[in-house]
Amino acid sequence: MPRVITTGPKVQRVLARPRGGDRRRYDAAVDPVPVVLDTDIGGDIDDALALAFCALHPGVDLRCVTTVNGDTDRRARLARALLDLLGRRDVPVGAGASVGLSGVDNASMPAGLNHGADLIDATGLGAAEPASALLADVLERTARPVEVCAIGALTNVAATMAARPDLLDRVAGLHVMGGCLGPVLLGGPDDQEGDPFWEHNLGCDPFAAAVVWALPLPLRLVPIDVTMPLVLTDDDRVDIAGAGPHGRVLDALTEEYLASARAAAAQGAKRAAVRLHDPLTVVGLVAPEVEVAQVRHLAVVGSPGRVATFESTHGRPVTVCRRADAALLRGALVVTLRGGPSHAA
Ligand SMILES: [Ca+2]
Repeated sequence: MPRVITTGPKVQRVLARPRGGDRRRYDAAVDPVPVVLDTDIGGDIDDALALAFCALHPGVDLRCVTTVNGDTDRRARLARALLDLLGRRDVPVGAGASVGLSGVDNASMPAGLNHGADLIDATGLGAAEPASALLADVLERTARPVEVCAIGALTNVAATMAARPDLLDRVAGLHVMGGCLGPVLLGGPDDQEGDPFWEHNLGCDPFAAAVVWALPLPLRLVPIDVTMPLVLTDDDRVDIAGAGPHGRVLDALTEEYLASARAAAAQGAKRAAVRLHDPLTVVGLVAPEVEVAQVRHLAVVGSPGRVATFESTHGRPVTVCRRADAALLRGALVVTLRGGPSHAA
């Protein structure tokens, strides 16, 4: 297979013309898009890659990072450590909801951390600020509406916006990784299809998904049937690892994640791989060329651990990603991560 040229002219065009969720409103090349990132970092490694992209891309003005689901304090410490490593001590981190809006721990949706223990333990962060307070503070202070990017369960976003409807006009749009609108190929040896009603982020807290669905805000959805085949290659890893201290740490975390994913894959049909669910969500926010999206009327229903997203005349309009340009996505990600820290610490 030919090696992807990560610095090719198409990738350079994407990087030179970063744009916001509302493509007409921003000229992000001179005025970066304000973004808040809500993440379950520490589970799948793709959250760390998405965070690094947001921290380093010149078209993203990362206002804060908040964590969700399970041990959110440890997730916050991992986010803090990575942001520091990426030269972004200016970005505040908040720890959010450990359980969904039902208040019951969802035992069917694993919320464990499988990489970054050394970094977490080395981080001197005390109790992180509560995510809802941090999100509300960022939205109160912003002069320009913010893009809210949720790459984990939707609990923090739903709780904050339900409690503070006065802040709705401070949000430009919601960008959510979640849901499923087609067959999910697991990529294992027999390329088995996954359960169409299993999708981790919405399944962790379908009540929060219902709240988010009802918000009067533009919603962009990046579903798992599109993201599942998007895999970081070994060459991409070499390129990232060669990007300096932050690249070496990201690659070590990737290896740590893959070791645990390989052990899990031995018992299941899913092949261990670095799947770019969350990177597509954040890269597509500033570089819509990486995806083909359509507006569809979608509804969401479910109970914890089992959720469906489907077209319905009763659904709400959602800009939903239906295809992605894998080479362009990987190129934009790798080139941005290789760019390294450029912000003032
Ligand atoms: Ca995630």
